[in-house]
Amino acid sequence: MVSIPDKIAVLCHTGAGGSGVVATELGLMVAQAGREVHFVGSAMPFRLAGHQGVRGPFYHQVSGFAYALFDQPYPELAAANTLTEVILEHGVTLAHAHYAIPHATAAIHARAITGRSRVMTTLHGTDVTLVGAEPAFRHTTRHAIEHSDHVTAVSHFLAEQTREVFGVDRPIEVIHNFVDGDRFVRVTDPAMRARFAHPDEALVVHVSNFRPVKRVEDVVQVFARIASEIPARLLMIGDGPERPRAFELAGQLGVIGRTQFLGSFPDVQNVLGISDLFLLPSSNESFGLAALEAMSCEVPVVAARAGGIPEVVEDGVTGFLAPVGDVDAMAHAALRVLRDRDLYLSMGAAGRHAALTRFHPGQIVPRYLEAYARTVEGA
Ligand code: GMT
Repeated sequence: MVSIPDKIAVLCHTGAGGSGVVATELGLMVAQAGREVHFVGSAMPFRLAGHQGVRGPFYHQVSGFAYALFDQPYPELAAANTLTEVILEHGVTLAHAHYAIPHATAAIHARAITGRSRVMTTLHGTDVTLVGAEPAFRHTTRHAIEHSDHVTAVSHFLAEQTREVFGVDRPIEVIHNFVDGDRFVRVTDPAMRARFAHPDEALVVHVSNFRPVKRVEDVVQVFARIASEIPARLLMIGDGPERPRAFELAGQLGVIGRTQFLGSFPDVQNVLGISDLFLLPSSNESFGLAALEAMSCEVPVVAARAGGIPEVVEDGVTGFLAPVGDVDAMAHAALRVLRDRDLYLSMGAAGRHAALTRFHPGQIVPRYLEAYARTVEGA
């Protein structure tokens, strides 16, 4: 009988990205399961605020160190140092690193310093497909993957990519992401919806960090085609480098008056819950957590057939998939859903069903807890 460790440290990115969201939601559920959870990061994780108590989960800030000779703050060293303190002071026996670099490298470093605490690494996508594949980080990323005590990936696609890109042949366990179906639920309050759209208008939504991989200009292109056919509005949630280009394009295509850029905020379920269609045209996506959150709110998804998205969105069942960049096909699919009430309702219901079965925390969180137990057991 293997037992789940009592004290766990979680290293994650703290901004609005999916890996930090998954790390936070998982950490909160592990804490609810009676474990002492210590988050280690450069800032309070995006969705952790308001969830802390005297019994945890705890948050330990990684402090930077500015020194005239250093041209960079060296976040990996600072994270390894903070994690070392947490391991020694609190008796943590497992560090769960979300993202290979710098978090798994920092956790491996802290393990070497302390001679304690096993390292479990969860790969989320860009750490492998974009950042880790960069020659500047290839060796350190491969080392982090090979020297973690256990490695998980959020999709079969990502596990396969990792093996291909890095040539590693170690086991990588696939554990899909999950969504809290109690929070991500349809919002039936008409007043909430009336803030963004008239009853006869279709409400289309996109949520991301507006990085080039998200192809936010395709969102605007698809929406312009939708709006030329039926009354519709677009909500763009999130922030990032491509936001000005998307804004400019909305102006050029004459849909700026129908588009609202709402910026970034943690409670996206309030807006997803009133929407009619979710667009995710990314060029790559290891999983597509935002699409799953939309599905949980009964929102059909039109997405690119890229990366791990087909493991989440079932083509023709919970939404439609089209080739990356094919904005005509995406607009055609979107209009099909928005014009056919029965199709819209059945896709929404199928999405909700998938969220409550295949991607339910009750299904996924125990798999992480078992993985924690096996990781520590192997010590
Ligand atoms: O997509 C992003 O830009 C954020 C990124 C991250 O690392 O925080 O998300 C990645 O992890 C999410 C959670 O596992 C996945 O749902 C996203 O698909 C993945 N992003 C990419 O692969 C581009």
